[in-house]
Formats: sequence, structure tokens, C-alpha cells
Amino acid sequence: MMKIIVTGGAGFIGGNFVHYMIKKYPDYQIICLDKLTYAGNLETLESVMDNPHFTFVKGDIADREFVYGLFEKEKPDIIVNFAAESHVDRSITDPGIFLQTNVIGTGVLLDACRIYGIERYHQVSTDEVYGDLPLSRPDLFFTEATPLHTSSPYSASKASADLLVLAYHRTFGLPVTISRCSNNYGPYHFPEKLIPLMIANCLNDKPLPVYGKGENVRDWLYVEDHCAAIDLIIHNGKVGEVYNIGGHNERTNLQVVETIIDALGKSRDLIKYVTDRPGHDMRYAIDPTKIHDELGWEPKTKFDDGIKKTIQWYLDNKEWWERIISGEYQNYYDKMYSNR
Ligand code: NAD
Ligand code: TDX
Repeated sequence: MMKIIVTGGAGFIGGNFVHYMIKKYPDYQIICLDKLTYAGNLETLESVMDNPHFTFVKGDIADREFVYGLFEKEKPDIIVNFAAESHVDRSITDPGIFLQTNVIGTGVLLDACRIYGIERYHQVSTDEVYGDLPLSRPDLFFTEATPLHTSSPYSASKASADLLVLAYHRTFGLPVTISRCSNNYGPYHFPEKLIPLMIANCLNDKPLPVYGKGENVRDWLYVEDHCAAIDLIIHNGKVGEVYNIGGHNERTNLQVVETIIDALGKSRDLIKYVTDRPGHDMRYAIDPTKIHDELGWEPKTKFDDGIKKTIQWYLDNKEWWERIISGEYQNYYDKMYSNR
């Protein structure tokens, strides 16, 4: 029996991870610690709220007193830290909160682990810490040895957190692991991100804002495959190690948008090319050899199947995302996209 604190479990990937773990390990105790920012949504956790093996706690990972109190009370075995400000565009308009949550918050969790003792601290990081690859070199991939070379305040904050995690391992012997994953997609993805935004706008016959020429490449991974990889790392991964996670599913943004338009039977005239994101990374591509060879991980879902499942989920769960886009999100959308 393990007790796991999942931070950021009311968000997209953390929420999927909570569901994955409860299903796979019905004896484990899962505690979700989440601040419920604009990106946190208790409706994502509705079906597990009454499960006696699940507890939801509202709180901020950067609130030292609160975090120490929780560790003292719960004495967790494992921490999986998903909690973060996660949207690159928001980090360009307001970087401060990214430093507060992603860097300071990670530092507080690490201190709590030192003081109260844990079996494993796992940091959920991102391929964005490696910067980007040129479109002219499709033979290049990010390995765990690729130098950190960040582009946005978001990725800089995630890279800073990674360095802190590794420093706590080296200096204090804290049993840590880090995973760096490529772009996820799937159920419960907040509609500010490319795929859910395009699905929602398509269904509402609204323009589809493609940054620049739409030629940037992302390496898409179905969220359940990411959850399975983290499950393997926390149980079998080597302490002090970094694992890249990605599934060789590269697509240009334009290809992704056209796939969604076609699947929903809409017109490609909905595409609207808009001003590019400042500092926009060209291409991300992960080499997952290490996690494959050491832990036997392999992605199960190909992009063509995963995108169909995802679109179906958004069709079947309109209430979940319609409630989000009808609220405060509208102000964000107007600020970000009008006059762009
Ligand atoms: P998300 O924005 O959907 O969810 C983040 C969650 O963290 C929300 O529930 C939010 O309320 C919570 N949170 C934010 N600040 C907090 C704080 N101070 N204290 C406690 N909770 C807080 O993000 P996501 O897309 O699910 O990403 C989860 C993690 O995975 C992040 O660390 C992100 O950097 C990383 N990641 C994401 C992707 C991706 O494609 N989405 C890819 C690789 C890595
Ligand atoms: O309206 C849009 N139009 C557009 O062209 C949006 C929201 C995005 N884009 C482009 C920008 C990117 O090239 O689509 C691509 C994907 O954008 P996002 O969904 O914002 O993701 P990205 O910036 O690639 O970062 C994501 O993957 C790595 C997550 O948000 C991060 O948390 C994760 O670390």
C-alpha cells in the first residue's frame, strides 16, 4: 500500500494520472493537492471524489506552512509534482506567477520531502527545457544529454525547477526522478491549448487562430501513455535519473488543425493565420530510447487514433468545456486573440 500525493491533480495531465492510478492500484491512497487556479477543475475529478482511497486537498505548493502541515499529517511515500502554470502564451504576458509556482513551489515541496522523508519525489517536466530543433534537421532528437536551452519564461521556469530537483538529489541525497515529456493531448485538456481550442472553435464555427505559418512541429503523445510512463518511473525508475517521454508522432500545427477540421466535417476556410508567438519554438522531437530500453515503455496510441478518441471525448463531454469557455476564459480569449 502506497500513499501518493499528486499535485496539480485537478488539471489536465494530473487529472488523467489520478484516474489512471486509482483504476490500476485500487489499494493505493491518492491525495490530490491543487490550488484550483483557472486551469484546475474539480469536475475532472467528480467520479473519484467519493472513493475512500482518494482525498482532495485545496492548497498552494508554494505555501510552505500549508505544505509542511500536509506532509506531517499524511506522511506520503511518493510525491508526483504536476502542479504548474503550464501555458507558454500566459508566461509571455505574466511571467511572475510561473516563477512563483514552478520554481518556488517546487523548492517548497523538495524541502518538505527532506524534512518529513519520502521514498520518491517525481518531477513532471517538459521537452521544452531543451529549447527547439530546426525544421531543416529532421534527423535530430532531444536525448536526456541535450543541453538545457530554454526559450520562454514558462520553459525557463521548468528548467530551473529541474535543476533544483537534481541539486537536492546531489546535495541531500533526496530520491528524485524527472520526466520530460512532449506535447500531450486527450480528455480534460484545458481549451486554451492548441488541440482543444481548435476542437471547441470548430464546433462553434469560430475562426481557428494559427500562429505564424502553422509550420511549427510538435511531437504529440496521448495523455494515457504519459501516465503509464510516469507510473513505470516512480515504481522502477532509477533515482537521480531523467527520462524523456515521447512517441515519434510529429505533426505540424497546420496538419493538426486540418485533421480536426476534416474529422468534424468543417471548412478549412475557418483557418485564420495570426501574428506569431514571440520566441516561438520551431520543432520538438523526443528520443525515448532510454525509457524504452530501461523500463520497457512504449506509447500505445498512435496520433491518428488518439485524435479521433479525443475529438469524440469533446463531443461527448460538451458540458465540461462549454462551462469553461463561457466563464472568465472569454476575457482571456479576447485579450489574447482580438486584434492579433
Ligand atoms: P494544467 O495547466 O492543465 O494543470 C495544472 C494544475 O496545477 C491545475 O489543476 C492548477 O490548478 C494546478 N496548480 C497551479 N498552480 C498551483 C499551485 N501553486 N499549487 C497547487 N496547484 C497548482 O497543466 P497540464 O497540462 O496538466 O500540465 C501538468 C504538468 O505537466 C506541468 O508541470 C507541465 O509543465 C507538464 N507538462 C505538460 C505537457 C502538456 O502537453 N500539457 C507536456 C509536458 C509536461
Ligand atoms: O491558438 C493557438 N494557435 C497556435 O498556432 C495556440 C494556443 C497554439 N498554437 C501553436 C503554438 C504551438 O506551436 O500550437 C502549438 C501548440 O501550442 P500549445 O498547445 O500552447 O502548446 P506548447 O506551447 O507546444 O506547449 C505544450 O507542450 C509542452 C504545453 O502547453 C506545455 O505545458 C508543455 O510543457
